[in-house]
Amino acid sequence: MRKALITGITGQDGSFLAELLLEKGYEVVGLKRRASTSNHDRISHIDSELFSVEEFEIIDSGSVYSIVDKHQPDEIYNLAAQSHVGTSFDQPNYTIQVNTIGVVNFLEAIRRFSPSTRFYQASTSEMFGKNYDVLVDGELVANTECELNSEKFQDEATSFEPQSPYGAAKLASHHLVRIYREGFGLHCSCGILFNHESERRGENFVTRKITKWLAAFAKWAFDQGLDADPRHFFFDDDNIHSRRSEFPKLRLGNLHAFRDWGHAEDYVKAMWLMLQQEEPEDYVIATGETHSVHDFLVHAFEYFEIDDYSDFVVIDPEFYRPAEVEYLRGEPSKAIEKLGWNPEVSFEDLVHRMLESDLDAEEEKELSLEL
Ligand code: NDP
Ligand code: GDR
Repeated sequence: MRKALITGITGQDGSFLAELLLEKGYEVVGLKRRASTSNHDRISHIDSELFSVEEFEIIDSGSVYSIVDKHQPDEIYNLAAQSHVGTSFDQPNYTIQVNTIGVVNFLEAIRRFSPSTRFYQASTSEMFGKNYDVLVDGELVANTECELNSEKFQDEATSFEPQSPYGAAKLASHHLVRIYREGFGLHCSCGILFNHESERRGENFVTRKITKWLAAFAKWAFDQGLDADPRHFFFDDDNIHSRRSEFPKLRLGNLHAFRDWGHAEDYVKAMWLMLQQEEPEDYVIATGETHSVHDFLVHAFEYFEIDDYSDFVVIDPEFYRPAEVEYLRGEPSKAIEKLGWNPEVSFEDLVHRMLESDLDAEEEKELSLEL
């Protein structure tokens, strides 16, 4: 039986990856940092004798060495990170500790105590920062003026120019993984994953912030008797128009950034596939489609048949970043050809699945209050 360690087990990707590996018959040890209260919401449904959770601290080398030495796992998936780009501007030192020093701790642990362990590192499209490529007459041209967004892309050959402490810390780790691969012959690969979301996405990432707000607003309108159905708005009703200022508006930052958004369930499959390859390599994992934050809002509000979201949203400079990544669209051909990987969830389905899950959660809250 194969054994895998997953760091970041309490996070979005950790929970989906644990489910996938258990389905494949692995013994899975999830690693979490100490917390004073339980934060197992995303994994509490997992009921398997092959699944356990242990405490560790990624920035404590001794803690990482002991865990790797004790388990001698076949595979390690390093998903733990200070993963919020905005937060990394306020906490750059901590971000570098977790996202870079933490990775060195694992690479060293594998080199010293378990050199046949295969290692997956969660790299990110944030490493590209403001860079992209365009094909002009079959030739790659970097950052050239280009009218059509659909022609710009990033792939494994695009150069990196991160725009945040988060991106810089992940880029340092990306290079360190390559150095340990080439220098020490370790089987370690980086997945350069573009944004992936889900019903389990953290609540301060923009997609989930939008879907959660909409579900809460729908529930509020229903509770106020303004709406006959908590899953729909009927804005033809004058009543709701006059009273909707009573509910706090959705406060957002830059709506003009473009992201390549996929579903996390598809992306954890790519992580596993990378570690099954004979040769360790880095891969871009993305859908190949890009949408702005504005597009996401339009799709989410359209679910409730609202064509114009502007009355519901306030632009708040608090959510602007000191430096922004304006455009991301991944070109995943290498993963499609070499790994046989394909994203299955479309942008529209992603938006709907997240909304429906947040609407369900609002209904469940109501039920638990009644009990
Ligand atoms: P989440 O923020 O949902 O999860 C991050 C996990 O890291 C949590 O389990 C968190 O624990 C853990 N963690 C944070 N700090 C520490 C620490 N000091 N010691 C141990 N564990 C720690 O992120 P995702 O699941 O979305 O992302 C997984 C990985 O993939 C991350 O490395 C992220 O940077 C990267 N990535 C994500 C993308 C995305 O779009 N989702 C795209 C590209 C890369 P706790 O619950 O205690 O906070
Ligand atoms: P990102 O995701 O920074 O791409 O990092 P996030 O959802 O935080 O931001 C996406 C874009 O939306 C803009 N934005 C806002 N963002 C947040 N969080 N909150 C807001 O209110 C808001 N308003 C507008 C942002 O400026 C940005 O342009 C995610 C993380 O999962 C990283 O860990 C991962 O590496 C990258 O995706 C790929």
